[in-house]
Amino acid sequence: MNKVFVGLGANLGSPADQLSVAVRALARHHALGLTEISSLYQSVPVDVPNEQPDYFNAVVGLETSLTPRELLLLGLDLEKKSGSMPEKFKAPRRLDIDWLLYNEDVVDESGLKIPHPAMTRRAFVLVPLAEIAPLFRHPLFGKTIAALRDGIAIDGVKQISRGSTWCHTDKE
Ligand code: PH2
Ligand code: MG
Ligand code: MG
Repeated sequence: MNKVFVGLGANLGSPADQLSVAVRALARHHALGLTEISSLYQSVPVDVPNEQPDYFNAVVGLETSLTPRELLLLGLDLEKKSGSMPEKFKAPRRLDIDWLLYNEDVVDESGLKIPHPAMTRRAFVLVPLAEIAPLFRHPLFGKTIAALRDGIAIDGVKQISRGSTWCHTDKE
């Protein structure tokens, strides 16, 4: 069984609802076991070229027999089902699914890089990830997620719903 962490984001439509629907779809999937759900966070968009609504973000932990490429396709399918367009790069979106970590493996294929290359400088990823997996080690940096989070500014990431209650699964 493989241990995976996935980042979810949305800043169009009803972001919390779309994230919640995505988590429930992951929870129902026969080849995925949902193991952790972070709180829900809100933050100003970073690395975007124009003004956009705030992002809502969360991270969930999974156990799965699926390969990284199968997960990529599953994520793209969920993005599409949410009504997310095959968006322009860095455009606002109804659902963004980013595969962050897959065991301590390093995957470097076209369209699929794990660990996610930007995760170590993104507070909206490291804050929720550190909440559910503080001691998980980043395979390229050799540091724990908690240590990576402690090395960046995180004050812009606001916790807006504590624990997993926001996504209405039976997982606490
Ligand atoms: N996602 C992006 C670009 N910028 N900013 C925040 N705060 N949250 C995101 O999920 C996010 C972003 C592209 O995927
Ligand atoms: Mg993203
Ligand atoms: Mg993405």
